[in-house]
Amino acid sequence: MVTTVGFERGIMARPMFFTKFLHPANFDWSKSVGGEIPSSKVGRKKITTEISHYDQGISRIRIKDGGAWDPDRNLIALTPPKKGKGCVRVEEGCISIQNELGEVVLKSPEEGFFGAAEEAHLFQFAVPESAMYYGMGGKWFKRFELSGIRTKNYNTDVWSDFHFAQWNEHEVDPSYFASPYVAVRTDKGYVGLLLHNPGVTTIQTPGHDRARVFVNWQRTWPHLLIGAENGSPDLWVISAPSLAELTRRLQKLVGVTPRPPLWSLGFHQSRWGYGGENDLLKLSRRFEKESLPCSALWLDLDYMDGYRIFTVAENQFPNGVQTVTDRLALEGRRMVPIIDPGVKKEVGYAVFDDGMEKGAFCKNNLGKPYVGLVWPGETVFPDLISEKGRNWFAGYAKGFRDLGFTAAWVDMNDPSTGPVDPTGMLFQDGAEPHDRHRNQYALGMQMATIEGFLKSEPKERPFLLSRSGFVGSSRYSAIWHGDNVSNEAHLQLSIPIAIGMSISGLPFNGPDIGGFGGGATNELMARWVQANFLFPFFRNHSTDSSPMEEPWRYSGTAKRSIYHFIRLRYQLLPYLYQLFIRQENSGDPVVRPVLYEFEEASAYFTSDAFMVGHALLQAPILSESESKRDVVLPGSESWWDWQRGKWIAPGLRTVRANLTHTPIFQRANSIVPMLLEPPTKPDVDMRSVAFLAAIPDTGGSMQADYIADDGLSFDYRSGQESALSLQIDADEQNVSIKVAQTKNGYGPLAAEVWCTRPGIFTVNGQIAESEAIQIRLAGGKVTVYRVKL
Ligand code: MIG
Repeated sequence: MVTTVGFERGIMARPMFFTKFLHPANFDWSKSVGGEIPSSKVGRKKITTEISHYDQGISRIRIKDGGAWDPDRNLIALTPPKKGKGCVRVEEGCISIQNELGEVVLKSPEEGFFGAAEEAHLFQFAVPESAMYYGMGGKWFKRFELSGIRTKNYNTDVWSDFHFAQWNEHEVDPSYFASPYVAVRTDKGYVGLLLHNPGVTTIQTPGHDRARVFVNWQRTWPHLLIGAENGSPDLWVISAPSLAELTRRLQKLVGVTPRPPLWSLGFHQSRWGYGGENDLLKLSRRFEKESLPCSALWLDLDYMDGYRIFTVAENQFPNGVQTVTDRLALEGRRMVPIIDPGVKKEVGYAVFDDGMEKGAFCKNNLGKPYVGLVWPGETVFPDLISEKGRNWFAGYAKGFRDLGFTAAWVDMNDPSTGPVDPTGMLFQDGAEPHDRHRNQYALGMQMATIEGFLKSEPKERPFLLSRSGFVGSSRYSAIWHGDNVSNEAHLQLSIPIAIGMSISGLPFNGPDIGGFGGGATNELMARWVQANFLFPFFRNHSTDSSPMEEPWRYSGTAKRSIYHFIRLRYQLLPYLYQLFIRQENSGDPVVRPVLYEFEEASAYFTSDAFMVGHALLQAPILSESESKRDVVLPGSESWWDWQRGKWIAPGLRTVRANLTHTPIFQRANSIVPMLLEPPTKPDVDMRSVAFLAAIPDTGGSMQADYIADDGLSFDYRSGQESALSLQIDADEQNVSIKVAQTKNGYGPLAAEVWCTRPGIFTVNGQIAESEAIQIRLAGGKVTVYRVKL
């Protein structure tokens, strides 16, 4: 007997192959493009190309007709600048992308610029042999430059969907965070291509595909491809003269990260196993005793009542949540609980019952709630794609904030469904297939959580950490790199992921310091802290089965080093905070590829060094057993060595750093604001600040603007911030300092300048005293010359 069940809705699960890609030969290609509204043919079908132009070299290409295109399914709209000249032109039947001078940077090849195959589409551009490729979000490709890549965007719980033998130290793709964006470098300038489609997207860059072992397929397609297995063909094109300018434009287009609460830039201590009041208060006392600043203590799954989200196990919080929040606040600390999207399928559990009643859950093909297998066993999923589902979730997030949880960590939102095929999870009351929305499921969760938090506490800047994400997550959340491992391969991977995300529209990111799985040795943990201590997000986290990894679990030199660099991060919070403010205003990320600041060949492939802001270059030791490495100090000017307090000429250098040291270099004529002392407690006041000025012996000029506010509320938006502007001009002998407090909304600022060399100092024209003092930056003590302002 044959029975047919379900399927009448016609939404079939498509098999998902991570390592199989769209191939141009299976597509019909548009040939000549022309006309007012450019039209062409794909196969026998006519297509219409709608091109809109904006300022700042931005154009948008949308394809209408000619295929089975979906409507725009994005949860959020991008925010382009006003209408303008754009960068895309239709010329002689081709689509070309031009730079500011009107030169062609990229052009569609003769074979056509747009290909269609049923629901799938591909955009294609001819690229010069010398082109280079960057971005693509938080890819696990272990390198900054990305030629010869075939990649797919399909947010994935790496540990669940790949074997340990692979993620332990090899490349894995896809991973957690999707940004269907590629930045192309050519001799005529940069082009950024962003396919704004939350479905299954692909990018294929010309070159040698190292993932293929068979000779014939080792070369990828000779043209650059960006497309999707389904969804709407909606390609944003940005043309810019530099990687920096390109990234700023992209960041503004997808949305900047709003000024975060200052505490979220501190050190975070997490561990799968911290359960509640007891654990956290004990940790808090320990940090106090160790004189080690720590701004947040994290709660993993165990604080819940049997993995039921939005519940709290009574034995973990015998005195309620608010009591613990208040106790921790006395020490300047926050508590951050995990929230998974999955809701335990259990009649009698209020969140489940309520969601059922409100129709808040994703459906399967039968019109019943889709069920996956996650921590609580059988689990249903809120439909965070639908407004109804998001509102429902936001209500619980608000309740959670009301209860006393002042921040949240949203995990498993790839979404992870355990061994159950996720493609059966449908959205919008079962009307929309899984793959169309998968990449923005986490974005929906971020939007709903932030909405709930702001409803509960409209005066405070909310903080959220999320595992997965998509274009626009930058507006809502920090993203960590997901589950990594305590080994050198993952320590090294932290840099290309961080700078890759930074130039793909997600500046607020960082890995689990020390590695999530496995145990970090003394040496590994010390090197890891050094390598990432200035990353935008700085959290030590480990899995339940690994050895304990709090800073005091380490010993000897390693422990001293770990403590020093955590404190040094706090001392540098004024700098990091300025970088975040700058990011919100201009779109510049916090950590940047060296290429971002130095357009030179030595930086094209640099995956093991990076810039923190404009002023600092870090080239950390990325091995447990080494104490030296090579680094190219870029540019034409010397760099001031934070280990030794000496100038080093640019070029290829071998630098040394024993376990207590790490190679950091300050750019000539740059100013880094910092606290006067390395803090031992997390609460810092940024109204007292020292400006470390790298003044070359031959003289130079430098400028800095500095902003301080309460670090927590939105009051800065109504003028409650203080600002100071600093100008230093030096010759071989004289150092003239001009300083003015330009805003006073958060009270007076007390400042000093720490100069890297002596001189005859004047402050606003008056002769000023200077005093040699010793400070510790990235190594031993160094001497700087203090001038009080
Ligand atoms: O299946 O909540 O990436 O940080 O500790 C594991 C337990 C679920 C995955 C997260 C990790 C977290 C862990 N979670």
